[in-house]
Amino acid sequence: LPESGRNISLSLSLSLQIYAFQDMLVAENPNLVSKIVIGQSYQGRPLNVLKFSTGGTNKPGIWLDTGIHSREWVTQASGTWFAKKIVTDYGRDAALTAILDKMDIFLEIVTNPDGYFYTHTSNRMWRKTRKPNPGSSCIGTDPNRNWDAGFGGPGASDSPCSETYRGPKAHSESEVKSIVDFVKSHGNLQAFVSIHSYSQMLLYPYGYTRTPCKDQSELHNLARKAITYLGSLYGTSYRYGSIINTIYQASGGTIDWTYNQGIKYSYTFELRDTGRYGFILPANQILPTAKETWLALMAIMEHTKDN
Ligand code: ING
Ligand code: ZN
Repeated sequence: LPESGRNISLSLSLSLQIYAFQDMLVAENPNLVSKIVIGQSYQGRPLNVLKFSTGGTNKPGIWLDTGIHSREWVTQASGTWFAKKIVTDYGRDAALTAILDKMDIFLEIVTNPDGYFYTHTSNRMWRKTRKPNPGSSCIGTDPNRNWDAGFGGPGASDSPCSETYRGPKAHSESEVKSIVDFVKSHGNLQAFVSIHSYSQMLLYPYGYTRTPCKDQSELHNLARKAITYLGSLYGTSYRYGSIINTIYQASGGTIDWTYNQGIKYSYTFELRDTGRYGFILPANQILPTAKETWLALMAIMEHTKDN
């Protein structure tokens, strides 16, 4: 193969390894990890969720997702690391053990698989889903503008060619609707953390309105605590606050919907960096990014357990 073809085969097989990795984690830890397929993508790929559970029924749940925007590669990589970290720390780290004794953790690593494959084969900078739009030659919907929370308002586009196209209607994308159905059928998620990159921010609702959410002060204080832990490892500095006040107005976003569903601890991370490399973060920053982010996630999960 010519060099570019070799690079594509190599990176495609590396992305397929996330699927193999998930099955291996289940096989090696059958008493802790199981795989739930919550639906399939537009192109028919499975939407896998890893469930980390020490047993019991109707335990409260914590949701984590990475890669809903396909080009944000450090997020899928970090999600993979979180999965391994959970099985390594359970029974060894007291704080994580206490969390898992009381709650289940659900982790969707490749939340936009069609986009993720497209970033390996055709366009490294692809963000959206890959569903065609009738009447337009432009493909895809922004899965972080497609939720039924201020859907169609400012901070999203009605043009299929836009990077922030909201889609024809709320929950039109199966990658989104599958999570909506899961959240509703679970009925007892208490934290929902949706992980993006880049900008180094920890954000809470709302994005579609300036009206502060009713838990603003608690969410603000917990965000400060979480980013303090995050920064303690390598000094990485994060900004934090509501979406609309900290990054920009955005309607139809994931965590505005989950918060309105009653999931109080709804957060979005924007991981490294602040723009020097952006989406093309060098590989030697993957592990530091995952490790520092884990400290913030632990703060959020512990607080959720205790409240
Ligand atoms: N940033 C997010 C985006 O979708 C965001 C910011 C977060 C908006 C949460 C709305 C809700 O624009 C990236 N990098 O995708
Ligand atoms: Zn994103």
